[in-house]
Amino acid sequence: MRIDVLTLFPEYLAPLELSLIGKARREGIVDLHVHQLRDFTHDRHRTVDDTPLGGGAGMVMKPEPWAEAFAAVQAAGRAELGEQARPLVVFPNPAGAPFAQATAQEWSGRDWIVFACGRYEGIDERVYEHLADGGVEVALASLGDYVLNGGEVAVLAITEAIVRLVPGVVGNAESLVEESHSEGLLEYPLYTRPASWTDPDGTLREAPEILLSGDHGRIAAWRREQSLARTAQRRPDLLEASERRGDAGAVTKP
Ligand code: 6GU
Repeated sequence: MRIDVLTLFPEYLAPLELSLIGKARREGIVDLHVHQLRDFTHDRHRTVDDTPLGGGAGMVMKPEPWAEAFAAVQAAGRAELGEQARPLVVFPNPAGAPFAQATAQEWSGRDWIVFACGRYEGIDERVYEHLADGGVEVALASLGDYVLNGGEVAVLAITEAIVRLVPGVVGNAESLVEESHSEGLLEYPLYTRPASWTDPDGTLREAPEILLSGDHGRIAAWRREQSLARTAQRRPDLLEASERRGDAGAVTKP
């Protein structure tokens, strides 16, 4: 999978060298390229923004550096992946569609994603029109209902969520099956040894006995109940959504 990131702050993406994603890069599973948007300007000040037409607060990102950057990145990607290759261009944006595990699942099967990190108030609308008219697939993705200073932190989160689902990145693929959100539910509680533990306040805390029973069928049923109860408590919206779809959480209804 090839990933390109266009940003004014390439250093923000440094954590992608670390841990699981760093390893996937070294192993050649993920080919990540971070580009400085200012490299696609031509004036002395490397200007990427200007005041909003029509007035208003803040600054708007100019269209020309973006168009030039997309052209260069698409040329580089096609030189590597083949002339038929077409990227998905993702703009992290609080006004985008909520990025969720299903999105991560879908995007983990892509062979090329370009992330375009906006800053300031936003990007000139004609950049989106230009891409769409050129037949480029464009997505706006939001991490949640709050505002960050720019798309970089969202790219870190989205990239991690996607890359860990690419086959071969997470060593034990089974660990991806029962985690939170993989089935539209939150994960059940986890315990390890010692089964009987006295905490620093002197309270004896025992792991649920059923987990020591060796009865895998009853353990699976208990975990499912716990998942459902937890989801009902913390995220009733997830159960309502799965009931509407008629899957995971729907088993709560007789
Ligand atoms: Cl993807 N970008 C920005 N700038 N703010 C956000 C966001 C994205 N998701 C939530 N807030």
